[in-house]
Amino acid sequence: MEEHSVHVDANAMIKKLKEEGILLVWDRLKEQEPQCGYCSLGLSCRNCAMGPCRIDPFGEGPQKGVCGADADVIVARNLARAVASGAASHSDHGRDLVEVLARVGKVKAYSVKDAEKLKKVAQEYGINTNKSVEEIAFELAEAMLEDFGSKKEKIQFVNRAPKKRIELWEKLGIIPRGIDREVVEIMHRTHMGVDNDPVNILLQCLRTALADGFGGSMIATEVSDILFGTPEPKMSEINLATLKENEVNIVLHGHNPIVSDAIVEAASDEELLKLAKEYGAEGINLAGLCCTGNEVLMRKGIPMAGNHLIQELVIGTGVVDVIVVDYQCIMPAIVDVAKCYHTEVVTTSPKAKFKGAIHIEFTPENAHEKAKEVVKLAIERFRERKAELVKIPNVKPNKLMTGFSVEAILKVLGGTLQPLIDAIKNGSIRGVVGSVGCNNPKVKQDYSHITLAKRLIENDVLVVDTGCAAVADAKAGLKVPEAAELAGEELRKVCESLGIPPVLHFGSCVDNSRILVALSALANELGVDISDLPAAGAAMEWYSEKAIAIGAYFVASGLLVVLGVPPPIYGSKLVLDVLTSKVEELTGGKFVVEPDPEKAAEIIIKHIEDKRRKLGI
Ligand code: NFS
Ligand code: SF4
Repeated sequence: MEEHSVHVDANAMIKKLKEEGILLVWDRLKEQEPQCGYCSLGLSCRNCAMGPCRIDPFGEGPQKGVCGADADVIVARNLARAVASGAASHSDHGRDLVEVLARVGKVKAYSVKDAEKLKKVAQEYGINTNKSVEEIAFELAEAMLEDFGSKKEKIQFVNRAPKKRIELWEKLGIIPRGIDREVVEIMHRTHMGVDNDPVNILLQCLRTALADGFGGSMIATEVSDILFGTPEPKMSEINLATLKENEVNIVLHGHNPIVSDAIVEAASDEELLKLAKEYGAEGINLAGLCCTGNEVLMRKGIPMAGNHLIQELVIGTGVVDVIVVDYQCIMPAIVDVAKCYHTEVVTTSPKAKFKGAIHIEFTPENAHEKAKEVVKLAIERFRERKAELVKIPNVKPNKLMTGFSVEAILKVLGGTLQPLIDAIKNGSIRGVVGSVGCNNPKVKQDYSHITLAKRLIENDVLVVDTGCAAVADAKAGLKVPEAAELAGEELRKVCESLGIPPVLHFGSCVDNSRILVALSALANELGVDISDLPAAGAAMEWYSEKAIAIGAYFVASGLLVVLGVPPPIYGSKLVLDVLTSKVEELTGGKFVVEPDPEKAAEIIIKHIEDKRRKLGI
C-alpha cells in the first residue's frame, strides 16, 4: 500500500492505529469514494426546498434547477458560500480577540504585551494615544468592532494596501465596507432569486475575501500580537517526538491563541507542576497542532506536534493526556480515536462543542482558572495511561526557526526593507512566494508543500509560509538556517549573511495577513502595485473553505495563486474562465489549478520572471 504521508512519524502512527483497528481520515475517504461528481463540479444546489437540484455536466439531462438557475449561477453561488464561510471563520476568531482586547485591565488572564504595537495600530484608527494602555485598548477594540459592522464605506486596514490597489478596488466596486456585512451580503445574494449574474457574484466573493484578508484576519493577527507579543525569531522543535513519554502531555489544537496562551501560562504553575510530579510525571509538556500551535510556536517557541492530518495520529501515541481545542479544523473523529485511549478531548468554546468531549468553557474572565482546570485534568489522566498502547515514533524532533513577523524581518534587515529590495532588484532573490493552507487526505501528506518549497528555494525564490504548509516545510528541515544549503547560490548567500532560513515562518492562517502587509510595504517602497511584484501564492494541499477565502483575497490583491486541489468550479466554463483567466484583466491576479508541485513550481517561476522583466529588473 502506498504510504499516506512523506513523514516517518506519521506513517509509523498510521500503521499502529491500523493494527489497533482504528479508522482514520484516509479510511473514511475511501468509504466515501466515488465522491459525488455533481458536488465535485459545483453543480448541485440545495439552497431551497424546490430543490435539491443538479445540472447534468454532459448536457443530456437537466440544464436548469427548478428555479431556472443554470450551471454558472449554481457554481458561482456555491463558491460564494464557501468564501463567506471561510471569511466568517477567520473574522469571528478575530472578533473573539477584539472582545478580549476590550477587557484588558479588567481580567486577570490577559494584558497588553506589545504596547508599542497597540499605539501604532490605534493611531492608524485615528485614536489619541495619550492615555493609559487600558483606555487605548478599549477604544481600539470599539473601533475595530465598527469594522465588523455596516456603517463604514471602507474597513480601516484596507488603507494599508498600495494606493493604486485601493483605487482599482474602488473602480471594481469591491472595497469591503464591513466584515459581517460582506458575509451577510453573500448569504443574501445566494438565496434563491437574488443575484443571478455569476460575474457579479464572483466580484462579491472578492470583496468578502478582502474583508477577511484586510479585515478579520488582519485584525486577528494585530490583536494577537498586541495581547500576546509580536513574534521574534526563535528556535523550536516539531513532529510527534515532541511528545514526552515521562511527562504529562497536553496537545493544543484549534486556532485562537486566547485558550492556548492561557494553558501555556497554567502549565508552568508551581502547584500544578508539584502535583504532576506527585503523580509520577517528570513535568508538563505542551505540543501544538494546526494554527493555535502556530500561534504559540511563533510567540513562545512551544513545540509543534504536527499539522491537520496528524490530529488523529497524535492521540495514537498513547501519551496524550488531554487534547484541548477551541474551533476550526478539529475533526469530530478525534473524539472517537480518543475513546480508544485514555485521552480526554476538552472543548472550550460555546461555539464548538463536540459530542463525547468534556466541555470546560473559557471566557476572558475565567480563563486563568479554567486553564488550570484543564492542566489538572491532564495530570489526572496521566495516571490512566495504558502502557501497552504507548508508542511515540522513534524519530528525533526536527528543529525549526520560527517567529518571522514583518516587524521581526525589519529588525533582521536593520530597520528598513531596503536590503530586501536590493536583493530582489539585483536578482539574488528572484521573488517571494507565500505557501499556505492545509493538508488534504487526497494528497500524500506534505508532499506537495515540501516539493514546491524545495523547487522554489533552489531557484532563488524566497518562501514564506503559514498554517499547515509551514508545519510541512519545517518537518522537512527547510526552516533552519542550515537549510540555506538547499537554496540556489544567490538566495543561499542572502540567507547565510542574515542567518535566516530560506523558508520563513510567517505564522498561522490568519497571519496570511502578514503577507499582505509585507507585499503592500514592498510595493509601496518600489512605487508599484502588488500585482507588479515578482510574487505569488500557493495552496497545494488545501481542504478548507478558509483557504478559498485566502486564495480569493490573494487574487483580489493581484497575486497568481496555485491551487493543488481542484476547487468545485469545473461545472461552469464561465466561472472557471473568469477565475483562471479573465480576473487577471481586473485585479492582475488569477487562480491556476495544478496538482503537480513540480509543474506548480515551474508556473510560479515563469510568472516571477515575467514580472521581473516587466519591472525591468
Ligand atoms: Ni488554515 Fe489553520 Fe491547517 Fe488549513 Fe486548518 S489548521 S486556519 S485551514 S488545515 S492550514
Ligand atoms: Fe434548485 Fe434553484 Fe432551489 Fe437551488 S435555488 S435548490 S437550483 S430551485
